[in-house]
Amino acid sequence: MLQDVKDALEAGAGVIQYRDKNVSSREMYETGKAIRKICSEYSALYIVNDRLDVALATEADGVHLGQSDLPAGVARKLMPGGIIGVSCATVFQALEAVDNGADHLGVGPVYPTTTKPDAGEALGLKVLREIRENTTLPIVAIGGITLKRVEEVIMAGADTVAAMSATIGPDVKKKVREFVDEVERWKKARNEEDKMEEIP
Ligand code: TZP
Ligand code: MG
Repeated sequence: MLQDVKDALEAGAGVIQYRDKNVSSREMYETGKAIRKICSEYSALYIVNDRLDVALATEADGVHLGQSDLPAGVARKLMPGGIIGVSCATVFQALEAVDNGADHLGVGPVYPTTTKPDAGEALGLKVLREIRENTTLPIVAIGGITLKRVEEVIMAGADTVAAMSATIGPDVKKKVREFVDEVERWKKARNEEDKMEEIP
């Protein structure tokens, strides 16, 4: 697993989120410390999923919170300089996360996913667009993201993507590199489109 982290960073991933719902706090702490060290070596961000205690204990750059985790406002008090991400599936949740001081939003699952069995129904691009239209915070699209889907999620307003099944397995480095390039490509295309719209 640590080799996958190194490979992803080597390929240009800028953020690693440590997510494991099936291990003890002690194991999360040990693994988290190791990921912290590797991310620092690559000047990449290290974020812990769900667990503010593990994020603080392993000196993470931030924490990612779901709708049933601690509220973002509480995390903000305990981790004042931390990067706080919040998972949202509706405009209401997104606006609430903004009010509570979130730094960015995880929006998903955009597509069906088997990685998170309790992720709920796929939102589709419509909800992603609605959330984009109602907030200015950076959006990370998640859930069933494949290389081919990068174009439509970026054009719908996501700033970047999080991909698990499409990157984990053989050839992590190659797959992450393809994602990094594809996200860059479509962000550039979107920026060009926005510039054209500004011309009177
Ligand atoms: N939150 C919403 S969907 C999801 C999480 C953690 C799983 C994403 O995994 P995959 O394999 O990229 O669909
Ligand atoms: Mg969570």
